[in-house]
Amino acid sequence: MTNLKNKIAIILILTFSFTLVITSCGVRNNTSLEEDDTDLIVVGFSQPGAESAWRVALTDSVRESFIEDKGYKLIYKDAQSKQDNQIRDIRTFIQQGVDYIVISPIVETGWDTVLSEAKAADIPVIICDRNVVVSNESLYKAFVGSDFSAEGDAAISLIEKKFAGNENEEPTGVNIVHIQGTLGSSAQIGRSKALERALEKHDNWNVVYEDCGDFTKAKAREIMTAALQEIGSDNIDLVYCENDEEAFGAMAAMNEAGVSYGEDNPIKVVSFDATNTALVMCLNGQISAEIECNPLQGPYIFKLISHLQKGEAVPKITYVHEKSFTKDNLSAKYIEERKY
Ligand code: GYE
Repeated sequence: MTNLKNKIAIILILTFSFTLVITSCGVRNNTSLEEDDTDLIVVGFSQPGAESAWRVALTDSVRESFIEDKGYKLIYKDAQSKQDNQIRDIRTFIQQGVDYIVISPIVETGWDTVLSEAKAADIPVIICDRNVVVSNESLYKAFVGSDFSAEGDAAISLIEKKFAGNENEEPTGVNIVHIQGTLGSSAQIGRSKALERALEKHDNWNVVYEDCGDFTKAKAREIMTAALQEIGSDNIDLVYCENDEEAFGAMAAMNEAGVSYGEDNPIKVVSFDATNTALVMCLNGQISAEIECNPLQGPYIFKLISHLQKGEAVPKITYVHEKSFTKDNLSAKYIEERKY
């Protein structure tokens, strides 16, 4: 009898534990949102990767803007520099039923399907940093980010001034090493196109070496090493780097090869982002011009989402505020006070 009672007790305990396991697995599979989060507005943020200090500053800015004290929960995903991963992350947000999706798209194209899925699920999408090219603009609510073409033009006008020579001299030719950002990203497209326009305008500007540095220091270093070997430092006047990590890589390669560069030397370096580390180098004269790309986009996105929450209309495009720097408009104090 005692034996039978024991058996029944064991069966009951096992059945109860099994039910508990099944139930909790079910909950975990349906959504990763905790029950306590139900009062919070949930924002899924999809970043392409963490390839640069600039991108880390963007992540921090978005994280600092969407905090629980303000009624938000942010779910952050890093796609490890692959569009497929980014699409998968966005699908996860859709399955989780987040309230908003914020995407910094690695490249401009290839988003129609997943954005249609978000639209069908009635989840508003904000594109930030880089833009998308889609068949139907209604697939996203708004874009916040940089005008990369304007950034490129700002770089070109500083380069034109630098190489203009004095009034009595014929302007000299400019041999350019062009280190491109991730191909197909709007940051690369806008910055590269500005250089292409300048090449059309100036017969004596030539790209003598060009390759994609993927916005990373490591790849840019390899590219610059190869450029120095193939072209020779005497045949290079300008290194046009499409972000600061690439400028750091190019300078590392020149340091390694014992090649001098900077304001007092024949090879000039121009870069985009204007992170604090790069601005210090600009103030020192190692980098000749820095075009700012503003990563502090969290407050802009926050403002848009606050309007959408109230059912208000939002502008389709918001460009963030940006400047250009040479050592003439920089000071140590200014750099110290900056946030990135
Ligand atoms: O210039 C670079 C980053 O998309 C504007 O991506 C951004 C670029 C930025 O990794 O540093």
